Amino acid sequence: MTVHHGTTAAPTAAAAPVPASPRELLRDRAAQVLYANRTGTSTVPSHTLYPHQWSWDSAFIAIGLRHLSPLRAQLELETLLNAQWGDGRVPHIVFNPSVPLDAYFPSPDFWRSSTAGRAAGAPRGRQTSGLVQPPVHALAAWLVHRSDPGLSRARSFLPRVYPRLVSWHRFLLQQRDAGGGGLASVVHPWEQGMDNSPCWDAPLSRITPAPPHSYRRADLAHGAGALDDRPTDLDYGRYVRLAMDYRDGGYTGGTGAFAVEDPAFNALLIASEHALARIADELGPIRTTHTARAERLTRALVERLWDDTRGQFLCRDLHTDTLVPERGVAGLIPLILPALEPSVAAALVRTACGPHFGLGSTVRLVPSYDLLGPAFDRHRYWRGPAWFNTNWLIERGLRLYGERERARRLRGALLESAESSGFAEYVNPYTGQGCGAQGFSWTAALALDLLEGLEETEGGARE
Ligand code: 9WN
Repeated sequence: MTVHHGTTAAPTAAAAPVPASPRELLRDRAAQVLYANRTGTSTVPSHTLYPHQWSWDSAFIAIGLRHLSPLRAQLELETLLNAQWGDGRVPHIVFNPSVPLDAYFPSPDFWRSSTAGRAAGAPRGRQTSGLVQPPVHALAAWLVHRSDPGLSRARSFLPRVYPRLVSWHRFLLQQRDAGGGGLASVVHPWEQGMDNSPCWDAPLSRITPAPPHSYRRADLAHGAGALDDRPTDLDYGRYVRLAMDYRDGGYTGGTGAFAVEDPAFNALLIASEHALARIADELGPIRTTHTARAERLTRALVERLWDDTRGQFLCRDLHTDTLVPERGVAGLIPLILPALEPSVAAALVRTACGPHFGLGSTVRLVPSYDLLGPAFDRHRYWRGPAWFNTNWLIERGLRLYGERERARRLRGALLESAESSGFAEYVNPYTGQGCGAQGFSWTAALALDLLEGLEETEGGARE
């Protein structure tokens, strides 16, 4: 383990130990979370609630882990990509066979990936889910490479992951362009990663829930607040029905009952296309179309999902081909994209700092949903609490568009909340009080990344 700034070094006889700074202590505590959550060559989001490998979690984890061990960060991504399906999809969960089946629902016997997913090329030797999650992986791979280019080249990290990342994006762009406008759609709320967002309420209302006696939730067994925090049984029944129908269709096409174009999912795809362009340059340089594709996708994103009146991006429900009039934090995430019109970027910053999201005024961290929205709930899953990954993305976007002071303050609030909440899964956006799992991996990983960035900024070398 390569913790650069430890607190445990034995004092020498000659010199009294230098007390660790608060930053060093925070770094050590974040590192401990990541080491505790390690299982083999990958990291679980949380041993209690999520005891397997999750797709976008691993990408964020690798981004933090690269500061502790670039090798482990590479392995994190490689382990996930080893479970990639023949059709290019990167599954949203890779199951650990030694974890009991009832530790998480839906378990491998629900997904039956190696049989139900055979035609789509599911791996034979690994059990996975058949859904996907946001494609943060190419961005993560590029950042991991940059943290130790020598090691990366010695292990041929990029030449090995690049073709897999290209086929992952191809899957999304070819098999998931259900709207025909060039963007990727999701066929389940779990795919977008913000599972219980009010943005899904209208599209989900068309789905007949699976009967409650046909499955057993595992997520309510963790902690006193679970009933108030987690999705309701009605929503859960709908998640199960959608996943079951997708499975029974061989994990192809989607049922069409739920198909949504989401701004965060597509923004991450575009950011990852930009990263693929850099990776390809590093490997070649070879002629590729990644930059042109990223630009084309950015135009499609604005054309299909931008709402000028609200000053943010919205989701498009492909069933009705209309925008969903709910303000989710997903609609601010495109701020990470380099080629936005200045007026769009400025409007996003205004919206983030206005009454609906309260950045820099009423809240500590940007909430997952509109503070003034009818469905706002400061505790319930993705219906108001603040998550660290979305705030980390917004911090990047603020920096990209020159909002240095706002970015600095958001970094401070993120680090403070990560520490005071014990690296909670998510927090009350007003108070910073922790909710969900404790010792959550991406919270620790992204805190580490921000700490390193802080040092680079102070040394004048922030990317
Ligand atoms: C379903 C693992 C995952 C995150 C998601 C988050 C939650 C799972 C669940 O946990 O989703 O995938 O059981 O609620 O919503 O973003 O990747 O941390």
